[in-house]
Amino acid sequence: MLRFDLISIFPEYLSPLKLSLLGKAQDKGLLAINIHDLRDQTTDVHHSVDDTPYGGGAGMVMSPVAWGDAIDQISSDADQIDLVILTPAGKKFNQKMAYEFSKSKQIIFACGRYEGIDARVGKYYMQQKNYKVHEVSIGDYVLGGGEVAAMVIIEAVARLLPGVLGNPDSLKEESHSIAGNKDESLVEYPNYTKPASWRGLDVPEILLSGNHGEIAKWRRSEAERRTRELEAE
Ligand code: 6GU
Repeated sequence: MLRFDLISIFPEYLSPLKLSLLGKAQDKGLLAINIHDLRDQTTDVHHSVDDTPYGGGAGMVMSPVAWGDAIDQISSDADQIDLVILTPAGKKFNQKMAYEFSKSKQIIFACGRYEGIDARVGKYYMQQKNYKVHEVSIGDYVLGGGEVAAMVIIEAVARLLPGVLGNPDSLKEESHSIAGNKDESLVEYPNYTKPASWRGLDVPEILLSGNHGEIAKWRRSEAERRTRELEAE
């Protein structure tokens, strides 16, 4: 079973992880999500989590002592622990990474705030044979901290785990899915449901035809058109 551990100074910020699909998956024992307060996991007397940057400059940097204590505390005895350090300077998250993460035993998310986490934390765990370190960003913009980014990644990974989705067929055709989309990066075709006419807008005739071959061709060409339009932006 995949175990997700998140470390944050705002653990309440992560409470949506109890809801909906992820809440049900935890109840069914398909995955585990543990949320930790960085401050509670520190073992030094001051429980301090940040300090001024060496070399000067604005803001505060998160202490390697606090992070090292916290990460050690929650590490399992798995052969490989994936340590995800959330930072806008990381590698951009994508569906391929979601698939890779879905094979993990334990993923620890270090949700940094302020100007970031002391750079030695990543370096130290890279040197430990039972850890694989990933510095990850979720896109080209700056957030106040890694909490929301960690939730994005967990949501993308959890739905790939066996039993989490009610209907596993929905993985097959969706945008960016590896299973249905192979190496091509097509976005999904547009979807319609009843009524056939709504506020003057009609469902494309072909979808009402019952001709599955023609419908498949139409969907493919719509997916290609949408993908081209996105690329042109
Ligand atoms: Cl992972 N963290 C922060 N602070 N900002 C981000 C991000 C992560 N990904 C995109 N922007």
